[in-house]
Amino acid sequence: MSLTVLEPEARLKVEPAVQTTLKETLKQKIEAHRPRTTRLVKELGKVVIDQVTIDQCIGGARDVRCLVTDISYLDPQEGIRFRGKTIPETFAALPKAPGSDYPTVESFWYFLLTGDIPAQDQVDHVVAEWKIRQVVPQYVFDTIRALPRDSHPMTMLSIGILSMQKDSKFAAAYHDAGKYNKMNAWKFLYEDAYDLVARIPIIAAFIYNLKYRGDRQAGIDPKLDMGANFAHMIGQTDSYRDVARMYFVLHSDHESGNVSAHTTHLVHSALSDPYYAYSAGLNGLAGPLHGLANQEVLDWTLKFQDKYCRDVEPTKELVTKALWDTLNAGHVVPGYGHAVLRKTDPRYMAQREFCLKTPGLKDDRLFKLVSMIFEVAPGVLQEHGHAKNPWPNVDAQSGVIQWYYGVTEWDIYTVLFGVGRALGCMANITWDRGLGYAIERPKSVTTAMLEKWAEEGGRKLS
Ligand code: NMX
Ligand code: MLT
Repeated sequence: MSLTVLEPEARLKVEPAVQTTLKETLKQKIEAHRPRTTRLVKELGKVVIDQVTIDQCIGGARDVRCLVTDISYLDPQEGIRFRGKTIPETFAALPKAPGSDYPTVESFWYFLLTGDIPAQDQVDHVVAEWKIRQVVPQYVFDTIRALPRDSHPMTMLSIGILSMQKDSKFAAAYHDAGKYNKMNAWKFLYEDAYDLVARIPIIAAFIYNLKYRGDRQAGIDPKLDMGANFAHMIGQTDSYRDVARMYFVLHSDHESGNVSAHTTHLVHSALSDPYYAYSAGLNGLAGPLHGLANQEVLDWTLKFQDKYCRDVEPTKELVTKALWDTLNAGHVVPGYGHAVLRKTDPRYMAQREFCLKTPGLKDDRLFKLVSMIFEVAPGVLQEHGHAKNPWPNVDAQSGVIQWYYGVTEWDIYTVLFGVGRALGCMANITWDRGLGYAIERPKSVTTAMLEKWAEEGGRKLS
């Protein structure tokens, strides 16, 4: 089945006009930024900004400052800022989708890439260009369809993204002698990155329909922005449009060190193209300690209901017991804790506020249970005494919204996360190439070396 929406003449009419705006702005931004990076490396490169302890070396490099991005920053107390703006500031500043309190994903893409709040005509250009780029080659659908139908949707998404590698504009330019150089490399990267963010929601909708809606596929509606079209393609009503817009923006970026963003950056640092890099990033997102936690939250909550509350209303005592049962069985409480955050995730709060202002949802049984867990779990985790952060993260609140709107097949939740995360990962590697970041290659040491340096009272830095 083909999901093509624009005829070739339409492509020709729109393409040259819209190509200039975002790409030209980005070109100016990258060129203006390069001298700052060059100076930092050449003149200030030996300034010490951190030191590494043995527990950081063994314990997942926690808190080691060794990555650079200007696209988002995560403060442990405050939470995420996208391009210097908090979540409420970001939502307030960006132009809104027609008839909505939420911005379009397209305007957020412009903002992530450039750091500028786009004017309405710039948003319109991105929305128009997005429609051209969102056309997914038929072979992607054929590839996914060839997989066992009981494959996890994240496997399908990762393979679907990887299948487009053969048409990578970055890889083609790299292998075309005379076309590619360090200064212009980002332009080819940008082409793939933009194609990828526009196509991934279409691929995600295809997977959802294939697996859970009896392969009833819907075509793209060219009148709709990305979030609204996603709602349309998965058979949702108009009320889901803001859910999609909010979800994709909130899940987009969480600075560079998280597994999906870091993997994408690492793989791309070998000059692997965006399809190779993001397919790898998605494979990291699929882990239960990372993106998969959002489906685990729903699983945990529904099992709790089934086990303890078939005939009775949930109580704080019952929730407390279920949390201890989980911890005593040696499992983590999904949706709680964080490697960096030390307070409630503002992405949790943004989604909670959405629930509280949505009639029906605010009185929903499952939402009330999630709210009760929010009241109880931090105290239980504090008493347990292991987690450094007892507060909820983004995943503790996202699934209940999907469930309420009828997206009850929770295997798809990490795919939704992956659609949003593509925005951050693709913006980041566009800038990685713009600033010519090096291949990533940290140094490893042996256990005996750690023991020797510890006995000597610490390693002497030469
Ligand atoms: N439930 C039970 N134990 C926990 C939890 C939790 N929610 N969070 C951390 N711990 C334990 C952790 O397993 C470790 O145990 P041990 O000392 O026995 O090895 C100890 O507390 C210290 O871990 P932290 O330093 O607090 O956390 P770390 O930075 O290693 O890991 C997470 C961060 C997010 C992986 C961890 O908090 C966790 O597993 N949370 C549950 C899964 C989850 O919600 N993941 C989603 C994260 C957000 N995302 O979307 O990616
Ligand atoms: C994320 O959004 O990537 C998660 O909160 C995990 C992280 O930041 O480490």
